[in-house]
Amino acid sequence: MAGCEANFDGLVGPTHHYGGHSFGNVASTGNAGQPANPRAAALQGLAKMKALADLGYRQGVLPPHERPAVDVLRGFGFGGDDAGVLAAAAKQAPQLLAAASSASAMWVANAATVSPSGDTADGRVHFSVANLQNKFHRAIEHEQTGRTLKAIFGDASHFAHHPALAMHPAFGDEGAANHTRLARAYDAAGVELFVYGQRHWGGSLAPQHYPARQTLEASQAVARRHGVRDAVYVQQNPDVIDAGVFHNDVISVGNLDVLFCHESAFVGRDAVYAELDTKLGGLRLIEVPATKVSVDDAVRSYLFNSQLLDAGGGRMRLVVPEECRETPAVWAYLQALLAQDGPLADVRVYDLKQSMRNGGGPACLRLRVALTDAEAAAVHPGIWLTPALYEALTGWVGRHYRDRLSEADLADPQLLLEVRTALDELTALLGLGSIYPFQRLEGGSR
Ligand code: SUG
Repeated sequence: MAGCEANFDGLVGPTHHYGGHSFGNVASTGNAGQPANPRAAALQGLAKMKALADLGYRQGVLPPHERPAVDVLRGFGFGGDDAGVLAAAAKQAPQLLAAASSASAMWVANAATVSPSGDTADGRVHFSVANLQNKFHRAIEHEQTGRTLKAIFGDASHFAHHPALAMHPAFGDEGAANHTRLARAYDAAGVELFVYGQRHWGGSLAPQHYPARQTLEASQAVARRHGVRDAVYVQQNPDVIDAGVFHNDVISVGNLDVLFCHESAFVGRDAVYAELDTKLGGLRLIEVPATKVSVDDAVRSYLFNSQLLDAGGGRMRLVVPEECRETPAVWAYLQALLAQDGPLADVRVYDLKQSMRNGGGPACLRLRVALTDAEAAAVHPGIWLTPALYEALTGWVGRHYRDRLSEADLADPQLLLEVRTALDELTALLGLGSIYPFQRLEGGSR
């Protein structure tokens, strides 16, 4: 098989904290106010990246965003020098300061939707940055995300970039978390499954309690811009959104011709499976019944927020968080699945507790980009996780990250200085140039 799937993981930023920012994400609201350990969070993410790179997968790194976002706070009327902006925001609008300090850009499955070149009309890889308009702390990510992606995938003969859709509920877009690309090979023409939570215009089926973050209108716009030849749209079951499944990647994951999902994931599931089966010329489906794993256990364990990776010979490997081993029904199900002669050959377990407490599992932390060999060669090389880069990054985290952070620390001007010093060093380490606002401001008050 030619081509590959590269995983680009978001490096956890130094302001990682538990702000309770994401209504509908039960881990985020349930852990609000707990102290966080940004250093452990970043090292946990790097350990997973290293393990997958060691297994032979192409592994890249996406840098964190500049937080606290002082430029955002200035836009809300806080003035003076940077320390003054932070102090005034902490006093007058602490929730705004916390939101502007979220390290949520680590969950890069929400950074963009990516259509591989085999699927698109012009034969290029297309990226649409997600607007993430449903949550304020995430709606401020798209500009930096666009800059970063363009710095890494800069070759216009291979890569096309689209900005975030209009910031309106009609076009709520959460990126790859609601998008599954299925194909017989990474560089072959594939089928793109777009899962939406709600139809903004003319749809009556919707969750009652928690928000549907992705709309059909957004998914269609992304597919149109990318020139996707074969798109399938399906609505996410609104009941599971109300049970805490705030993105499709909390209830299903697919790779190549394999779809692993809960039986409650989709509205009208049989028709979707049949359509995918026809279009792919054979879908290998692993559908998990509620009698084996309840939706609550799926949300608790993040079983479906796993990475489904090609293990060769038509077999698959599943990368799951520790919480799967700690949830008896899920662990028993996985053992039974391994014992069968089905697509699953291997399960790997990683400790991602710091991210998991904010509702971010292995799949949230990575953006998948299927690439031909020529496209892979055109990616900015500095971001590939080599053993040397892993060593450099763990050392960098050790030097710059705190091991305890709470909301009360966010106004500390020393923290801002630490972040900027760290990011300056990081862009040099990755060879990315000046991608951050503070690096671009001439004479900026650092
Ligand atoms: O958008 N959590 C993220 C988690 C994103 C998970 N991504 C995928 N499933 N692909 C979110 O809800 C919590 C931040 C806080 O509360 O501090 C947060 O943003």
